[in-house]
Amino acid sequence: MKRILVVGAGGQIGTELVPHLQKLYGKDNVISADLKDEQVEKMRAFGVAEKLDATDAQGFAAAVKKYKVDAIFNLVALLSATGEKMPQVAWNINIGALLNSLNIAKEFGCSVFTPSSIGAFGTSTPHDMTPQDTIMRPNTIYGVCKVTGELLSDYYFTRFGVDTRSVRFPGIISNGALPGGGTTDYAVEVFYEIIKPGHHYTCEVPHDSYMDMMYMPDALKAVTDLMEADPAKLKHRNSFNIASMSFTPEILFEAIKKRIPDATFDYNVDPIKAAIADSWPNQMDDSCAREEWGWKPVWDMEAVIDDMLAACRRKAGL
Ligand code: AKB
Repeated sequence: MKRILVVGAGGQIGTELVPHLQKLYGKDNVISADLKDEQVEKMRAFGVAEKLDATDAQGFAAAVKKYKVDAIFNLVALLSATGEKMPQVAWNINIGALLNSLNIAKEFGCSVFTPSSIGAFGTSTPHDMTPQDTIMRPNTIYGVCKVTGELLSDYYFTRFGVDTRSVRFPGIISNGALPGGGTTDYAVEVFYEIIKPGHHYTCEVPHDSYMDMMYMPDALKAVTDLMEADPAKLKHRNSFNIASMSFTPEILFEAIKKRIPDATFDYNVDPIKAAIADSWPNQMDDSCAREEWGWKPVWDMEAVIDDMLAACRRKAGL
């Protein structure tokens, strides 16, 4: 990868992936693109940025041509909970941006990274140590888009030779930009809320819902390690299970309470989020990623809690 275009760069992942890529490939070789003016303005302060609607094929292709891009990172997506409120919009955006990424990559000879998710699985998937290759019948439009994305990406690789690669992300915990509209968002929001006076957090996910989670530094390393992996070693491409920790809200909150003894938690369960969380794996088996490209996470839950509390306190000036 020499020249990278990140579409949907203003979101939770893009905000931290862009500086990570800039460090590895040089500031001028990473082009951030987003739909929203305010995001593009912010991104211009730190590097090359373009206003771009990734569902607009012509504008997208023009940006790839203008910057002589050879790798596309497609981060455009409506997340799981928002997707359930507007399924048609979610399909149009998620699949529109994906198809454009694949077709433009085919035309201009680019590689493509598109994240998949634990959301690609559903209630009929084995929930414990969810295998790499297993039943994938998701119960959300977000998941339907993710499975479609995995299949299309593999198809563009086998049929047209487009170098497509992907990981199934767990819920990502981070302290750059807030996530929005996801089922796993509670595991980020709680840190911002619990340091405020009153030290209280109301959670919309049931106390006993196990889901895979990952800290952003591990997620970023996964993306670049996979994109740099020797293609001869990849038996899979779209998409690899990657895992590092799995917990319920109750487990996370108890561990936070050990650090903030007057912290209190309660639940106002959102039935949509509860159903989604219930349909997702408790913990994925990521042995294929470990074997095929050396995936090895560093962060566990206790270390993440310490780091998130420190970062959120710094951000809040505490
Ligand atoms: C969501 O909750 O929708 C996302 C995801 C796990 O893909 N964070």
